[in-house]
Amino acid sequence: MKMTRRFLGAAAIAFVSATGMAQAAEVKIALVVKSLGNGFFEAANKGAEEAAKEIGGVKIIYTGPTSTTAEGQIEVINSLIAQGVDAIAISANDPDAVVPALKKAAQRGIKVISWDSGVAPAGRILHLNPSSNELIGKMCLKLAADHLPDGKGDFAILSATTTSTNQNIWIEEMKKQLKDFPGLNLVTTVYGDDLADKSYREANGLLTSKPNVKVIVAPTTVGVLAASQAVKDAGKIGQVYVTGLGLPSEMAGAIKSGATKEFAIWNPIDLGYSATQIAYHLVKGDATGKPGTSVPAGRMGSIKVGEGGEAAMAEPFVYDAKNIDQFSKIF
Ligand code: RAM
Repeated sequence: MKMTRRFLGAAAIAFVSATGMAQAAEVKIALVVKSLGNGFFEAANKGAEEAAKEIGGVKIIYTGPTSTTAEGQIEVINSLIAQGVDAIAISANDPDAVVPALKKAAQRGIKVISWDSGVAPAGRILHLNPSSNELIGKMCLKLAADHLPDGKGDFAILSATTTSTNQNIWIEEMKKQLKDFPGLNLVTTVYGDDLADKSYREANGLLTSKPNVKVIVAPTTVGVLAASQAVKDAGKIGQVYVTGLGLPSEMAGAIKSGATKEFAIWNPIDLGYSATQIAYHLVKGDATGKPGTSVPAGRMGSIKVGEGGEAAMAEPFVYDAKNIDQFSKIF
């Protein structure tokens, strides 16, 4: 009798706590980044945390491989499936290689979106671009031209990995729009894999092997920082310029040293915030993410999903000596 009562008591407690847990069940959203240790993604994570706090009952799992590989991301995705997350929002190292793992996640009921660097449509519900790809390509060319006398001269691109979806699209856009910048001559494209040391070495290689290159355009925050350091260390400030997409907090030194006159980026905090909002509403089922619909995104308003399930956030903004101090405090 005593035993039974104790047993019933324990069962009742277990029941109460299980119900309590069910009521307070958190929505687990995994923010999968290209690699850990990249300031751009850390800023995006700040935005994700902001959205989670605002919504309430949302847990952000910020994760990614240590190096920018698809293999590393596949391992991460498989472990998130095992953990039973509710959503995966990924910035992909390869548009196709991660698709089978993401399909498996979707089959288990996990809502999958890509942001920043896209996944092929078969692997995700929608993709959130930071801005229009065409505009980003044009911006990169304009920045290169601005660093050259009369917009004329040779330039090289220092990219991230060879399989990175976003950089490859932007490079394609740059090549397409070169006709609008007749003074610009693209000499070569090299890849620093979004690793600081490899990007630095590749930039250095350009300085010695391509002496006519007057501007290095790096459409990656890791690459643009490393290249500006390489130019400074080689004593080539004023002879070779570096520009592209950078974080104000990381590029303040380059603006001050004169290695860079101006560069651009969108707000990574807003991007992480928007991706989290979208993932949350897909989990809740109050948005489908289908082309032609909109997804609510808190303070970012409502994000329209267009053709191919692609959405875009905002326009890139240009940073220079006049505004760098103000923005370097933010991201
Ligand atoms: C790096 C990453 C990221 C890209 C930015 C501009 O941090 O490659 O994907 O959007 O640069």
